[in-house]
Amino acid sequence: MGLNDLPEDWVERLKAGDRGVLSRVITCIENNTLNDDELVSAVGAYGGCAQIVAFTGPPGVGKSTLTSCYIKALRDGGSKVCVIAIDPSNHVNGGAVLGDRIRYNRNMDSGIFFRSLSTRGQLGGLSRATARVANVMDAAGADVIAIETVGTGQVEVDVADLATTTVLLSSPNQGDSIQAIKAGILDIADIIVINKADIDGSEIAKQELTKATAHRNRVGSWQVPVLGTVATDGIGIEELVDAIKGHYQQEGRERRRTLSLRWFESLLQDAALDLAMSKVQNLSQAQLEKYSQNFLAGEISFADVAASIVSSSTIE
Ligand SMILES: Nc1nc2c(ncn2[C@@H]2O[C@H](COP(=O)(O)OP(=O)(O)O)[C@@H](O)[C@H]2O)c(=O)[nH]1
Ligand SMILES: [Mg+2]
Repeated sequence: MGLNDLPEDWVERLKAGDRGVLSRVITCIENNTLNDDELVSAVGAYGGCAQIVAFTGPPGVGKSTLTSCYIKALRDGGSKVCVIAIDPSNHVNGGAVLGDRIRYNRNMDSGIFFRSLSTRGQLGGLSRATARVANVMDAAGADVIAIETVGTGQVEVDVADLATTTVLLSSPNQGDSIQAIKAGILDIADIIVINKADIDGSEIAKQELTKATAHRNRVGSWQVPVLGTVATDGIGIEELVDAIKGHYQQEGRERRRTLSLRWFESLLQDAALDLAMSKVQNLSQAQLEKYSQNFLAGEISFADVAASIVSSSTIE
């Protein structure tokens, strides 16, 4: 599916919240048949007003169950919600996503749009695909975009970069709750949740994580709360909803503003890189040899050659 397969008025229909069109645009993004330039010129970059809330943490900690409770609370308040589940399993028909769908389905209604994205081996590409998908969901009028991702590495850090608020989940039966959280992940959390608070040890886990994040709570900055929830019983959800709202007001709103600026910057980098590459590729054999000789004679550095090629408007 590519741009040509979309209806002529896809932009209008997307902005009017047409779920079929939203779904097809996301397929184009997954298939890489809609590039950033086309996408941003058609729908803009984060021009809507969506909050982007990431839920991360180890497998089995209760992310899907808690996200499901969160979106149910938002739906009760009348918000339009989109969910992106990032499937790290690499199995397109893997059990993880299937399980998530069933859990989310319990709270599904027409105001919720669910989509899972699989890594499909495209390492660095996943967080960029997530950014694009979140952008079209924003354009389609989502109030909140919830992203579920497994807290195991770089993708989570990148997704946190994209989120207006990041919620990190832990649970008492993770053994040492801090050891279970990969390095770097703790620092990206805006809110920490000890889920499965019905299990022994939740108070200890709470104390450990409160201690581990204390250094971040500087005067005047956001105080990272450590909350307790029992997602299976909907306990602690109100506090979580309030904390996410509070964080959005204090910090998340400002983060949103920088999102479209960062996107513009990355488009600019891509375009500049393409331009520079094409100039290098278009060098004549004679030019290459001249630069190479100058370089080997120690007259000119790589950086000088690159600057000379990039700044030339034409290449003789
Ligand atoms: N005891 C208990 N079990 C929970 C709680 N939340 C989720 N679970 C269970 O933990 C398992 C994994 O939950 P899931 O939401 O799929 O975790 P995910 O892998 O992080 O998305 C499921 O069997 C849930 O029913 C909770 O608060 N307490
Ligand atoms: Mg899950």
